[in-house]
Amino acid sequence: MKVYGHPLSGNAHRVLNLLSILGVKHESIVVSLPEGEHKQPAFLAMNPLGQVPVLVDGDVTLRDSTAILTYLARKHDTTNRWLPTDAVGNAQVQEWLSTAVNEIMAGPFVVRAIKLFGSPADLEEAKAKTDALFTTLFEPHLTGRDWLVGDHATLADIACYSYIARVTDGDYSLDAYPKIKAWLSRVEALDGFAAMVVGADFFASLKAE
Ligand SMILES: N[C@@H](CCC(=O)N[C@@H](CS)C(=O)NCC(=O)O)C(=O)O
Repeated sequence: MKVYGHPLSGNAHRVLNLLSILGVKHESIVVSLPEGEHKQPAFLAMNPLGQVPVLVDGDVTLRDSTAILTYLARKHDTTNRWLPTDAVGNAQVQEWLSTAVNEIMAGPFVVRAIKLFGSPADLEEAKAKTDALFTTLFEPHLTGRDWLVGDHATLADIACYSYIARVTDGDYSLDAYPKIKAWLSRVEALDGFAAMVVGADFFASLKAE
């Protein structure tokens, strides 16, 4: 099984983190995004959208992080713990997978991308979307519960974790959100958890090479 990604990609991190937690052997391949490798024909043949992550598992090729998470859970989690099979549990996880690729990408992802990559977006607008997301959804939802769905970790937590944890790369403090911070720590304490590199550390490591 091969995962095409990049160390600074939270979308790729979700996938690598789940593989590590499930203990699934895989090869992690770094796609050179700065050199535009993801827009070259070889990569576009795997994902016409030219985005990481992509999973290649034998003759199965999948794009989109949350689709890949559901594939891996169905294939490798025989307990159905990470993606419940009952109608309500499954839909509740899907709610958060959708939040991960919509509101989290519009808020925390953009705040971080402006700082790390100089993305041409409005910082104040992205911060306001992040504030709203945390204040209206995550902090209240995580008050009185440990996990986003049910009483144990699911794909919902894995999908939402990466860009919320690393929003601090965008000089956005999580100090106003104690419930979110406690939840991030619970995710980080999961057996097999794989950390996502801090943006500044990644760029420092490049300079040191
Ligand atoms: N919906 C996709 C989004 C993937 C995505 O935006 N990947 C970024 C890296 S985090 C990318 O490859 N960007 C390059 C580009 O869009 O040109 C997913 O969940 O995997």
